[in-house]
Amino acid sequence: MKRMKDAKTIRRAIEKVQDEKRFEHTLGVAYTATSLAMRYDVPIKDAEIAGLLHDCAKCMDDDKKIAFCEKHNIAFSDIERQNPYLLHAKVGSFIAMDTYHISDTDIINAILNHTTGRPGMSTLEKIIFVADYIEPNRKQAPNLAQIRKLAFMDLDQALLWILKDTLSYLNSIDGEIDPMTQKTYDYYVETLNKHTK
Ligand code: DGI
Ligand code: FE
Ligand code: FE
Repeated sequence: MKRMKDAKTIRRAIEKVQDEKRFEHTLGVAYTATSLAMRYDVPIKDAEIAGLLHDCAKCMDDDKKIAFCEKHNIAFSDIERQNPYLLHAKVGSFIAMDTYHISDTDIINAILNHTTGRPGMSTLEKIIFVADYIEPNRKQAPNLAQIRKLAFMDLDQALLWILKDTLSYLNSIDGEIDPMTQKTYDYYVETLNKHTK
């Protein structure tokens, strides 16, 4: 097994494959994720590496993402074919293993599930999902100030709020909803409400 690349090497490599704005976002996610990792007792390096790599496939053309999945036998749905940007998470997790030699399943899952989430996410997966939404360069989402604060108080509630706002946004633009985004939301509504009852 090849040795995992270290954070500095990964950062330099990602800078080369992303445009400036995307790279600023990547750094924002990495730093926000490390802060959340301190708060929620997750290894800081894992959060940094997952943050640096989460959008490593974002700057690949849509056609190339589809061709990449076909070449490497990565299964994808009709919704992903019609909205190929969704595939950057799957393609990114493959590149993380293949190019950056990441073998840690939790880091790979955090990259894989950072766009739609999934039921039963680990703390690191939640951290990357939330950091992606709240990092300092994000400006447009509603309720950002409240969600940013909440992220450091109650990660699950922040996650739920983000899922809710993402679904509302997708409905408002008539965007196709990936069944996994809906499933994740339903799962967290159910489990979190149970805990508060
Ligand atoms: O890659 P980023 O832009 O940093 O962030 P991301 O990977 O979370 O992607 C964000 C976009 O993904 C955002 O515009 C909402 C969209 N998205 C999330 N779930 C779904 C979705 N888009 C569609 N069509 N369907 C979904 O279920
Ligand atoms: Fe992304
Ligand atoms: Fe991102």
